[in-house]
Amino acid sequence: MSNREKHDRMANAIRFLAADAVQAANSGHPGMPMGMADVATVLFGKVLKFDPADPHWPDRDRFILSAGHGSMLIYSLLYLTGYEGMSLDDIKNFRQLGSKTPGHPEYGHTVGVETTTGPLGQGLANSVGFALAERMLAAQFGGDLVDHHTYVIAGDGCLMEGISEEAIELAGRQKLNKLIVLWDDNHITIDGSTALSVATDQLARFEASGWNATRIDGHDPDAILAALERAKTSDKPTLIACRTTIGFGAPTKQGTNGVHGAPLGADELAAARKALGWDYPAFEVPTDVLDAWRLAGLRSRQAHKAWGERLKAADHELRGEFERRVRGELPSKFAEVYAGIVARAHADKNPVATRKSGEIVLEALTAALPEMVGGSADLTHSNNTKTKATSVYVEPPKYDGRYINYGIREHGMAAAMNGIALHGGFIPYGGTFLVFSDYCRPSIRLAALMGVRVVYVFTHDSIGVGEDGPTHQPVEQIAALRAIPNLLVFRPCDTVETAEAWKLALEHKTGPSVLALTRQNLPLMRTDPNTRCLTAKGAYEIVPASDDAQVSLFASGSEVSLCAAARDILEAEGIPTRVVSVPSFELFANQPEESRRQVVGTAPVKVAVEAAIRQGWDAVVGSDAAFVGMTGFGASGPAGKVFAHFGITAEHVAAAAKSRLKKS
Ligand SMILES: Cc1ncc(C[n+]2csc(CCOP(=O)(O)OP(=O)(O)O)c2C)c(N)n1
Repeated sequence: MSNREKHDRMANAIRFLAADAVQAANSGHPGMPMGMADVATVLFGKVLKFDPADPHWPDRDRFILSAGHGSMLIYSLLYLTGYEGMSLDDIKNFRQLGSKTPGHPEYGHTVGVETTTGPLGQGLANSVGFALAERMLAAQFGGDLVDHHTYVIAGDGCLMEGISEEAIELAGRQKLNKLIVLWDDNHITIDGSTALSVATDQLARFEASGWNATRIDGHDPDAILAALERAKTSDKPTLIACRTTIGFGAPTKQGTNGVHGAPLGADELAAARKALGWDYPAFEVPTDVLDAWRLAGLRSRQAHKAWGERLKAADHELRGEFERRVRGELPSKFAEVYAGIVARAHADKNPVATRKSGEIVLEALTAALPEMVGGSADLTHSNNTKTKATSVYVEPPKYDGRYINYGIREHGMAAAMNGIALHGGFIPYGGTFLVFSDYCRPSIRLAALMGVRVVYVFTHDSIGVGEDGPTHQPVEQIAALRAIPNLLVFRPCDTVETAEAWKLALEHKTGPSVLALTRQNLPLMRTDPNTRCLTAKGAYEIVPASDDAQVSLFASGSEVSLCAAARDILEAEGIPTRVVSVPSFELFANQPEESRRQVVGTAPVKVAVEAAIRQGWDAVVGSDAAFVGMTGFGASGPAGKVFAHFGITAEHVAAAAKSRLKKS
């Protein structure tokens, strides 16, 4: 059999596994896997460094299917190359409840899937983080241990999404030459021809951002291989536009949107078998083809072994540290470092903004944790995210810094941070204003869905922003973030709570965390130096009442000290009042019911206070509680005047409590 025949049969195995699975599920996208089968066959068969026997090998090349709707492409490849976690039965169960082959590839659910994709453009934007992490890790541990590529298959949709522009610019600026994007240039999206919606010269666009760009026939294995080999020697990231026919092989549907996202149908599928000379029943892969694919799966064994030997021979300490970093464990000295941070926080009685508290805490954390890599979307000196330890920028060609200038690209930053975390070896954190968390939201959602440790430092967390006005004053963002499952949202009230929030965020290996921090100064509330990490409870009594409480005041962040002032007013009038700090709704919801009941207490009047909308508070304090906060957008003016204008003052809180008390 000629090489070309062998290639065609290997590619056809992908095509028919994909088409058969979609047909059986009566749902899915056969067009993309059928169109990109040739590209995938060359990539996995000849180029990609991977070992199905050890899917987590740290120095494997990363493959990212950004066009996640073509999930059957990766599932076929995982099965064909011999991943233990993917059987033929799994392929037959495509899109069924509980299967390893869900509609779109899910990280952590299916072995061999490096990132969850489906929301178009995300995988491409994640890949920038993967490629950056590879360079940074290589800079810290050397090319003997870290030297791999990041390959992406992206579709028209990925390139149309706005996030792609942020990702492409970032990759070009960072000269990520080991990032190689294979664009499925098939001229088709769901609505029809790409000409309906795009007139961009994509090659020129990528070139303008510092990439190599080339176009090949995506059905010519020699051209695919040559382009990949060339890309690997480049000093820039590379785009390979692979001109393909969507649904290649389906006689009447190929090249049309009819094959994008619907089963071929029995007749068309039979006709495709005939056209491509695939004379086998559904889901059957002939032995010669399966053998060829399994051999491809063994191709990198030697490279893997050699890497293992290099690791074994590496300096003892370097190896231990590398392995710790890959496992994502915090260093053993973490507890001691944290204790020091808290002790210093208790000692410093000066009022500070929690964004400044964040910086103080980060100074110590980043000095002790080399895995922490910071950044900001051009608000470094507002977010206070840069520390002495991270003072060196991540810069080509050395990449030995720990601070990334993401530019004004919040979405690209959040997606890149997902990639950095997924790659392993780093804990990324990045900042912007809380109000612009909306620009990060799709990537935050995916971080939460995937369960990866990314920390968002969102400062300027309320109308306390002041003069910048309602465009910059978050009102609904906190509630919207609290609505994302598996995301921890912290709104600390002082330096001690900020330190606790950072500790909890770093220890939370299975999901992302948000720190919402103030622009304005706040007094130290946690003056008792002997307290445990109370933020871990999500909510706790921070100021007790002098007697049986008549009023319970609940607040987060800047409104905790405001409630303490309201308590003083009420206590002076003989109304015993307690204050409960609520730094994290999610952690409070996780507490046993009895503890929650104790924290909420039995005072006849409850008032929740937050300079944001009420949504979410009912679950903490009950719908019978009063709420002092925002009901609409903010206003431009000095912060104190804006708070007064919206009635978020100690006097108003005390008055709200008293009027409730009268009624009760
Ligand atoms: C952010 C986002 N918007 C919309 C969709 C729905 N969607 C899935 S595939 C697709 C068309 C993608 O076209 P293309 O990338 O060319 O894929 P192909 O038709 O080649 O398979 C759309 C709009 C999505 N998955 N993600």
